[in-house]
Amino acid sequence: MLAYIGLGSNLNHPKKQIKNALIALNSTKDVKVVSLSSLYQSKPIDNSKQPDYINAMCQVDTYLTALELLYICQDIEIKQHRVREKKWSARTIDLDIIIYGVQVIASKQLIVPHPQMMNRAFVLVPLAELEPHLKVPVLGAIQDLIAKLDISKLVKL
Ligand code: A4P
Ligand code: MG
Repeated sequence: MLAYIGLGSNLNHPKKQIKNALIALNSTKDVKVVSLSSLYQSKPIDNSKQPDYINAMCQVDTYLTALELLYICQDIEIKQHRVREKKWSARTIDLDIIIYGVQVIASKQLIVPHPQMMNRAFVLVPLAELEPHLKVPVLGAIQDLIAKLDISKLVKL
């Protein structure tokens, strides 16, 4: 199954955190990182007093189920010493499953496509870099989603 995982970090050397998470993902059994977007820098979504975020998107080819993949992502977050404070607080690493094939999932633990993806330039722009003609399950063409957003403040590194 082809899946897309969004990576984000705004603490403790964000670029290194993203690199380490990618290495961990790729060394997981039955997960191969196939492609990686550029890195992008942006302000926190709530404009709170936190460092800027660095985000990227990767495509993985996997035999894992979506839920197994989520557990792998959470395990990597824990290993990279992410401390869960309040919602949207600064973090060393955040791994979100954005898309899992054409599957539409709405369970207690996992919602796919990611329920906030259509509101986030730092998700859509790197995703479109990897897959410019992507049709997102339920949500439609990625370029149409991007057209509805202000992407001017997203800085490609
Ligand atoms: N969960 C449900 N669906 C998913 C999914 N598709 N992928 C559940 C991953 N997790 C999913 O997530 C909370 C719960 O969501 C998990 O237990 C999982 O079962 P979390 O990572 O523990 O908590 P969180 O990250 O603090 O909450 P949330 O709502 O995921 O935060 P966001 O939405 O990820 O926002 N600004 C910029 N510029 N860039 C960013 O990357 N990120 C955030 C975090 C805030 N501001 C940002 C950025
Ligand atoms: Mg998250």
